[in-house]
Amino acid sequence: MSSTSGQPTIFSRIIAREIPATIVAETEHIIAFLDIAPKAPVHVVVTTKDPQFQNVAELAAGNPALLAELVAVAERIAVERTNGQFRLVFNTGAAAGQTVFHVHAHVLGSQEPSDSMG
Ligand code: D5M
Repeated sequence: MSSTSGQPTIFSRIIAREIPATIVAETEHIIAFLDIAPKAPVHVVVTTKDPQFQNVAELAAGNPALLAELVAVAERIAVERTNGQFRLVFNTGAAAGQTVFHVHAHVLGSQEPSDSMG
């Protein structure tokens, strides 16, 4: 349960229930929770329970089936929580804005489902 620094990532601590988060989906291999600093009305982080892959490039090379599972969970969350139009973002590398080196996707939507009704 550690990054290459030897310290558990903040996401591993959420997975271990050592720090609180609003968990919105969980499967055997994937967990999703509300981003602590949302950049959009809908902003969910979707990550692997296994911390061994630091970014999406490593995950794609090392376990493409797990990447497919992560994307499927993210898509399900987007269908449930947005008006059907959303961004799926994998920041990859510090220069690209990645701050947590435990592979994760951001589901970002500008509207929740109810916003688009009526
Ligand atoms: O995205 C890392 C994201 O993780 C960033 O949007 C904030 C979020 N984050 C960090 N700590 C927490 C906790 N404790 N709960 C929920 N969300 C959190 P990156 O792509 O690495 O910049």
